[in-house]
Amino acid sequence: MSEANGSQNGLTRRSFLKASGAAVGALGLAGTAMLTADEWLAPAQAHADEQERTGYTFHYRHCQCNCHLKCTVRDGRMALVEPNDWPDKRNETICLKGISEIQHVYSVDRLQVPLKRVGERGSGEFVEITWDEALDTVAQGIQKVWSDYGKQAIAYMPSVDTLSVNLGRILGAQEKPHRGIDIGLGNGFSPAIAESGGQGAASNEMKDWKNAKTILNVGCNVLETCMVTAPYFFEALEAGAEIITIDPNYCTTAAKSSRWIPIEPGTDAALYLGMMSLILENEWYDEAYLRENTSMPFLVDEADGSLLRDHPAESPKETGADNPFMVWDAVSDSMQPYDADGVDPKLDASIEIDGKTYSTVFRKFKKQHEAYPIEWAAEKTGVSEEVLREITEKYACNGPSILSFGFGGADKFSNADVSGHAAVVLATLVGTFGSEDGAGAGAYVNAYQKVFGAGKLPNWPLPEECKAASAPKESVDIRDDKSGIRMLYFQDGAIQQCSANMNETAKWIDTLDFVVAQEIYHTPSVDYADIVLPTCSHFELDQEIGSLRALRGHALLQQKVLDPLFESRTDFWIETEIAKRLGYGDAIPESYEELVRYQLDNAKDEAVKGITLEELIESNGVVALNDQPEIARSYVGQKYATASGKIDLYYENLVNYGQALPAWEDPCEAYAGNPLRDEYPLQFFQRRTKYHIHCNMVDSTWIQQFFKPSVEMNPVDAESRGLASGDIVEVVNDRGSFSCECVITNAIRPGTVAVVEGIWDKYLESGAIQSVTNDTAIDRGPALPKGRVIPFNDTLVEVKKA
Ligand SMILES: Nc1nc2c(c(=O)[nH]1)N[C@H]1C(S)=C(S)[C@@H](COP(=O)(O)OP(=O)(O)OC[C@H]3O[C@@H](n4cnc5c(=O)[nH]c(N)nc54)[C@H](O)[C@@H]3O)O[C@H]1N2
Ligand SMILES: Nc1nc2c(c(=O)[nH]1)N[C@H]1C(S)=C(S)[C@@H](COP(=O)(O)OP(=O)(O)OC[C@H]3O[C@@H](n4cnc5c(=O)[nH]c(N)nc54)[C@H](O)[C@@H]3O)O[C@H]1N2
Ligand SMILES: [Mo]
Repeated sequence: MSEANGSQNGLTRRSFLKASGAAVGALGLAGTAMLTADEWLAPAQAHADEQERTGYTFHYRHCQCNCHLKCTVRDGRMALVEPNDWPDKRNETICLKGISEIQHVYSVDRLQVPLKRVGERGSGEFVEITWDEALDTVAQGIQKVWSDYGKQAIAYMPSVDTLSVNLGRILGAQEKPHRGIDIGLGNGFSPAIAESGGQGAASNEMKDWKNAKTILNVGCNVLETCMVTAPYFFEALEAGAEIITIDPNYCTTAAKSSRWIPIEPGTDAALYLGMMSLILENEWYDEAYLRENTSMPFLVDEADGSLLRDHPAESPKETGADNPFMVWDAVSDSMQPYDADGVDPKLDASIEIDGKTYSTVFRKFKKQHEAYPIEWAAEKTGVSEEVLREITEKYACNGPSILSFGFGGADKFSNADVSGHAAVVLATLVGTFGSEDGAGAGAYVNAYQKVFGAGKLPNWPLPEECKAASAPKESVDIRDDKSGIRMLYFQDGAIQQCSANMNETAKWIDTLDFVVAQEIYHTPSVDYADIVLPTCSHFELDQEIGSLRALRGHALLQQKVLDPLFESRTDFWIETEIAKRLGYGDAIPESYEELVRYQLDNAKDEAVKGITLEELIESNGVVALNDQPEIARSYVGQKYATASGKIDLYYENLVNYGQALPAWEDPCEAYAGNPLRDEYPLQFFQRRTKYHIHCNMVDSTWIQQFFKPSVEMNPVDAESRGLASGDIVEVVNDRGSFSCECVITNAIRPGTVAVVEGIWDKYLESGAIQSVTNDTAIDRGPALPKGRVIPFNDTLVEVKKA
C-alpha cells in the first residue's frame, strides 16, 4: 500500500498530523475522531426510536436512475433508506447503491474541510484552510484569469449530478468543453435524424420494447447501466420479443437475453455494414419509406460528392426549402426539387447531364457496399455468416424491430462515428423511425432521461454578461493548445476520469494557472486541485427545500434529510459565496426555494406548468408531470429538424474524409494485425458496474464486500501467462501501467481484458487505470458534431504477474 492509501480525508499522514495539530479546534469532527458508519451505526443505535424524522431526496442520476428516496433519520443519523412513493409504482426503485448511503454519506473518503494544496499537483498533500480563505482564494484566482486571458479561459466541468445552478454562467467559462465522452456513436448517428442531444438517444423509450418482435441489443449492458428500466426488458421477453445481445462478453444483460452473440470488439460498424449488404442483396429494405422519408433519392454530383441543390448556395445556411435538394422525378423524367408538388423520386438512379454524372444517394450507397459482402463482415466481426444471415433476416423481416446500443463499448473506439452512422442507416433501411409501435433505434440506456419523461425547467435569469462560452471549434480535447484553457474548475472526475493517458494529462495540468475542485469525496482528481471545496451529498441541506428535477415523468424535489456533515456546504451555498465575491451577489436567488418557485412559476413546458411547490411538499417531493404519454415516441409524423426535414443519411461535410456514407475504418490501435500486438496482444476495455457510478461509490465499504477492483481475463489468456484468480497482475503498455488483482472468467472474450472504469488509484495496487488508455484524436475530430471521442477502449496492453 502506498502512503496515500493510509491517508485520511486526503491528507497524507504527515500533513494530516500537522494540520490536525495546528487546528484541532476548527477541525471539529474531522480533526478529532473520524466518524464512519461502523461508529454511527452500532446496532442498538439503529433501532433507537427517539427523535425520528423523515426526509426525501433524489439519488444520483448518472447511473441513469435518479431514484427518489424516503430516508429515516434517528437521533440525527440516517438509519433507513427506502424507495419513496410514486404515482407510477414502477418507479419505486432503489438498489444497493441507494441503500448503502446509510454508510456512504459518512465515508472516510468524504472531504470534510476546505483544503489548500501544499505539495506538487497530484501529490495529495494538503492543509486545511477556513471557508473564507478558500472562497477568497478561488474568487481572486477567477478574477486573475478573467483579466489575464478572458472568461473563456476557464473550463467548468460540472458533474452530471451537481446541484450547482448558475456557476458555469457566472464564471462565463467553457462548460463541458469538448469532453469527447459518450458522443462517439452519436457523432455518426444523431445528424441523420437531428437528435438534439447528439448522443444518439433513442427514438422511443424502453417501455416500447414489449411491442417489438426482434431487438438487437448491441454493446449495452442495460441491466446494470440503467437498472430502473429492467422491468421493461423483462416485460418485452414475456411478451415474446426476442432480445439478441451482441457483445464481446457474456455480460449480465447477455445472460438474461434470449440469445447472446459474441463479437470482436471495435467492429460494430462491420456488423452493420454486413447486415446492410444482406438487406440490399435480398431487397429487404423498405423502398417506399426510403423514397418518402429519407435523403436516399437525393442526387449527388459524382465529381465532388456534393449534394445537388436547386441553385448555388449564396450562404452556407441556404439549404432546405430555400434551396432544395434535387431528385430525379419518375413522372416527368426530369430533375426536380425534392419538395416540388407531385414528384415521384427515383431511389436507385444515375444520370448524365452535360457530361456530368449524378447519382442518387441510394445508388452511391449500394456501390460503396460492394466492398462489404457478408464474408468480409464475418471475418471482421468474428460472427459467422450463418448467424449474420439469421439475425439480419429477423431484424429486417420479423419486425417491428429495435436496434439498441450503449455508450460503453463501441462508443469508445476511434471509429465510433462510423458505427453510429452505419447504425442509423441500417435502422432507416427497415423503416424504423417515426413508424409503428415497437420500432426504433439508438441508445435506450438513457433515452428516458434525455428525450422523454424530462420536463424543461427554466434557468434563473442572470445579467446579460453571464453566459457560458463555447469551446473553440478547432479544439477537440480540453488538453490541446487550441482550447485556450488556463483554469480548471471541476465537480466531476475531470482529471483522472474524463481524460485518457494520465501521463499526458498530468503534464497538461502542470501548465494550468489555477485548479479548483468542488467535490463530495476525495477522488483521485481532487489531488490535482489547488483549492478543494467540500460539498454536501444529495442527502444534506442547510435549508428545508433543495433543488428540483423533472425526470422519469415526474417533478422531483430534494428536501432536507441531514444537516451538512462535517464542514461541507451545499453546491448552492458555495455558488452564492463565489457569486458575492465576484460582484453578482444580488443577481442570484437567495435560496433554493426562491429558485424552485421561479422554475415552477415560469415554466414554459406544458408538462411542468401548474405544478406548485406546495403540491410537491404535500406529495413528499414527487408529482407526476402533466399529460405524459403511456410510451413516449419521437419523430411521430416523420418530423425531423434536419436540413431537408427528412432523414439525412448522406453527410456532405464528411466527403473529404471519405465518410459521407459509412465506410469501414479500423480502430486506431486495437485492430487485428496491428504490429503493436506483438508486444501488447490484448485489447483492454473498461466497463461499468451496478455497484458504482463511475468514480462515485467506489469508496462505499458496504459495496466493497461485493466488488473488488480487478482485471478480468479469459482462462485461455490466463493459462498462457501462468495466471490464476487472485494473483496481482500488472497491466502495461507504452503509455504506462497499473496493477491489481486478477479474476479469471469465461465471461470475458479471449484476447481481451476488462476492468471496471472509475476505480480510484488507492484501491488499486499501483498506478491508475487511465495510465494505459488511448487518447488519440483522429483527424476527422473537428468535422464531427461533438468533436473527437476519447477512444478509451481502443487500447492494447499486456498483462503479467506483478
Ligand atoms: N450502475 C451504473 N450505471 C451507469 C453508469 C455507471 O457508472 N454505473 N454510467 C452511465 C454512463 S455515463 C454510461 S456512458 C452508460 C454506459 O452504458 P453501457 O453502454 O451499457 O456501458 P458498459 O457496461 O460499459 O458497456 C456495455 C457493453 O459493451 C460491451 N462492449 C465492449 N466493447 C464492445 C464492442 O466493441 N462492441 C460491442 N458490441 N460491445 C462492446 C461490454 O462488454 C459491455 O457489456 O452507463 C450509464 N449507467
Ligand atoms: N478509462 C475510461 N474512462 C472513462 C470511461 C471509460 O469507459 N473508460 N467512461 C467515461 C464516461 S462514459 C463518463 S460519462 C465519465 C464519467 O465520469 P464523471 O463525469 O467524472 O462522473 P460523474 O458521475 O459526473 O461523477 C464525478 C463526481 O461527481 C461527484 N458528485 C456527485 N454529485 C455531486 C454534487 O451534487 N455536487 C458536486 N459538486 N459533485 C458531485 C461525485 O462525487 C463524483 O466523484 O467517465 C469517463 N471515463
Ligand atoms: Mo458516460
